[in-house]
Amino acid sequence: MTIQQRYEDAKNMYAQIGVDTEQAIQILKEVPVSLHCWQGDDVIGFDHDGPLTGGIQTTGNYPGRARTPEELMKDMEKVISLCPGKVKLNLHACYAIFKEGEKVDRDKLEPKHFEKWVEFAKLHNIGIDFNPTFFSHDKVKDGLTLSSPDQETREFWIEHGRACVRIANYFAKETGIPCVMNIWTGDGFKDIPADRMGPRQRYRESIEKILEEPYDFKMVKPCVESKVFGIGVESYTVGSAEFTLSFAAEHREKCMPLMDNGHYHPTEVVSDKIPALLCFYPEIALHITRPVRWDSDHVVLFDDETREMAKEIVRNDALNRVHMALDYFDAGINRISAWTVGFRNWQKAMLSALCTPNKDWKKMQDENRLTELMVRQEEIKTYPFGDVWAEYCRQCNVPCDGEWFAEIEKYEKEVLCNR
Ligand code: RNT
Ligand code: ZN
Repeated sequence: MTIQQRYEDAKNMYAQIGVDTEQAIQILKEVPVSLHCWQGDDVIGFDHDGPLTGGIQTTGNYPGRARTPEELMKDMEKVISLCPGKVKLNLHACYAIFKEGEKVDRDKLEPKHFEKWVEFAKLHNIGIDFNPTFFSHDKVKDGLTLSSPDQETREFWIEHGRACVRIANYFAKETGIPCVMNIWTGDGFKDIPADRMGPRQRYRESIEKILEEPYDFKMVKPCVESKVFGIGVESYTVGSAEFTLSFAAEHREKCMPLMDNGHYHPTEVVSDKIPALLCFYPEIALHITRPVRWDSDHVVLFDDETREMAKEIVRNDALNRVHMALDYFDAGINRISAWTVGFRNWQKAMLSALCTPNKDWKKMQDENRLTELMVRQEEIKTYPFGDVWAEYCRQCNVPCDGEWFAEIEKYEKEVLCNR
């Protein structure tokens, strides 16, 4: 049987429970998901030689890390060719591309340092999201940036943030697609601080100063990402959940909250937080990752929580209110494969959520038909979702499961192993 024949059967089966798989496929094709450039080079970038800092870590030494902009772009092109759906490019400021002898520090970055990325985005007809880089830099003073008690340090990082708003403006203008600009710092303390409020007050003022740089919130969308702890920053994080949610609530006309599902205590789930935030914020942003016991940034799987997050976005009709970005980095396996598996899995999770009779199930809940709800929720797990997924890949002109790994192996042999 061909993919299309199998799909016809699956489509009929889903139709019997009120699911229009064709509509699901068409909707998903238009939902942008940000592909993080930093999976390709272990979060190093092109503007420094030092180590990765800020409480995050990549482990592993698989061959083939991208060392130049050309290599990184080539790798991302490979990934894009293997992934269905609509991609956005997610860049960090440390991926600035300098001409010979032109290097400037992060507070002096300009749109021209990202021209090559804009060319890349235009070539692929995709939007760009952006992140100031508040880590891996010698101006991180005693583990602090925007919340540092040292004014000069704060000012440097505020200037960096403002330069990034200008660059985000440039991305939005050039591509015509809104640019989500995420503010995350690893600011915090390894051990018990004597002052928890001071750093937060300074952090608040610093972010406010960054957001004074002019932008149109329809096109440039700053967000603040919270975190619970990092490596070497175990006792206290300045940008905690309460801090960022309150900040975003207070500045809701120009800023939104970003939840990274690796940034909470292990029994907390972001799937439950999404609908809570959607009650209050017109738009929110997500970093989709997989925490294994801690913020380990493992490759996203098609697992229960990933699926639950997608369900919350889909069934609350929020595909256009939630800005989705992948955020993980695994250097222990083929990086192109890591990227592809994670991107495809988030697509799968969304497609599966779209192939769910959400309205009927809500009705069951409201009518307290919870016995039936459990039965239906369990039954759908063995529906022929794989056939719908294969059809989606076919319509997007990308390989189905079972077909793309050979391409990764070929690319590894021909390209990655020669680096
Ligand atoms: C770190 C945050 C942050 C980074 C990226 C590289 O814990 O999740 O989003 O992963 O900015
Ligand atoms: Zn993140």
